[in-house]
Amino acid sequence: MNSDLTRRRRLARTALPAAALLLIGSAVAVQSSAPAAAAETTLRAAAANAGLFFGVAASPNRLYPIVGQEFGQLTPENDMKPDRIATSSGGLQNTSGADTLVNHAQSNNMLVRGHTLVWHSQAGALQGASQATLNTFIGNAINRWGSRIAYWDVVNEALEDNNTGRRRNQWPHTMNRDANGDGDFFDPGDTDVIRDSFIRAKQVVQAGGYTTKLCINDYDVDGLTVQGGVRNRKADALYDIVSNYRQYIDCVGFQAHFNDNPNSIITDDLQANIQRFADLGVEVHITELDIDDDLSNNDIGAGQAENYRKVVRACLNVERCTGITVWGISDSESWRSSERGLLFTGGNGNYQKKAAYHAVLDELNKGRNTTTPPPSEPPVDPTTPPPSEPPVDPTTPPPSEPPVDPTTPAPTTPNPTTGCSATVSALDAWTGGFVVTVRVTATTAPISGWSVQLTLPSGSSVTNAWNADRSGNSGTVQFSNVSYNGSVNAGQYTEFGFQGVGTATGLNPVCTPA
Ligand code: 9MR
Repeated sequence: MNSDLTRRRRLARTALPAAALLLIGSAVAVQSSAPAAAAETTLRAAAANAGLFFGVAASPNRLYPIVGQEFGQLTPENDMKPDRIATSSGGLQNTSGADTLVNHAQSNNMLVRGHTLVWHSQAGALQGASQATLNTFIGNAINRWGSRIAYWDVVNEALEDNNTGRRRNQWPHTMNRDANGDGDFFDPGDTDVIRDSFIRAKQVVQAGGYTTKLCINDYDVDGLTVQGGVRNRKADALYDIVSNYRQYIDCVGFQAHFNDNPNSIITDDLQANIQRFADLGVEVHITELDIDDDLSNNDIGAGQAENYRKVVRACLNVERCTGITVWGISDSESWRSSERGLLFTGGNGNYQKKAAYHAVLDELNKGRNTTTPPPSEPPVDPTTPPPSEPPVDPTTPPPSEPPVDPTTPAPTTPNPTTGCSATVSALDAWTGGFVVTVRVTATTAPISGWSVQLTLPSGSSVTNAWNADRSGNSGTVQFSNVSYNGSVNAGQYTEFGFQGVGTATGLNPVCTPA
């Protein structure tokens, strides 16, 4: 196992010193039983003992001591969204808020969830952007923080409201094309912004050697059913997406904003739904938990604390449910303050624990109750599919057409005497399509620009490229640097990528310094 990953997992299990945290916090009656002698006194430590993280969404102006004391993971509530940090060409801007949060998390040994890369909402300058521009942004954002981000929400809220099970009819999903009209976007000839964004994200993570895991996140996907026992079609649609793209998706986020909307209630089959995703080999996280304090319109009505307990228990009972994040610290500072959905009251760093807090702490302290091995073993790395049950791979080429082995880069011709070399550093191919990453290295001296020429097999063509300008789509295609990646120091490299239809065998990229 790589050492970064080992370290991250160790950190996730490290309890903070519990010293000052045994506070009598709340005037509200504690509904949980008295903690046992060995019980932990913070959410963070109790969760770590059970082998999961307990986190919080935060903003730079709310980094009070409680953040690092009670929580082992941090999600920027707004500071990493495209409307904050993306330029219209997919570059980065205004990253200071995000940097502050990442630094704070790092100095408090907290995991970070990046939120979010591809989203129809809060898209800012990226609104209406092409897949190529989204890919550029994905690359820039992932590379900025590298392994300091444990989990990235690559695609957020791709599915429509009202339990239809359909993708949103909004950009970026309006870029999708169902080539054979079979009602899904999973076929090789289809265009799917989810697939293409995950492919790009995976390439960037692999090229950078990062430990970052890539997640898809949505709301109203929590239970197998919604109110009235109606099948949760939105959850089923998410399940189909993860099944089809399992090779690129490492984790699934259930936002878990529970209220009295018929599609947003807590059902008894929450655990079974978590379990079926976990059975695909992905980690499952509860990513944005808040629970309306007045769920009077649904059938469960047992009180907010008991509802919190139920959600925490459902996660604890599935070993691959590896984290829970609440969407803010205190009711008054929450996006839905009138529903009093969080674990604390108060504000500005002066917080009081609610009954819900004590219920969560108590439930975490009870630990997992799984039939699978105990959590001393880290969760299976989802980038390594279990050998017994390989993930569904919709892209496996038919036997008649031997697949290109992505672990064996196509032959390349480095040309060190000219000052730069080009190699295929990653290649992902499926029946009828491919994605290639090309690495440009300054061999002996710094270069200030480059161009790379390669020849595609007959019948193949490039459909989009990122981090390079290109001329030509088929036959011999020329790629050259863009404004931000022309300068490469001696011995260093930069990478660009392209996607295409057909095959990508025998590429032989040749680099010329500009
Ligand atoms: O909590 C966030 C709030 O401060 C913002 O105004 C809002 C804007 O869309 O986004 C909220 O966070 C959302 C999250 O990014 C995605 N899932 C739903 C969350 C609550 O709306």
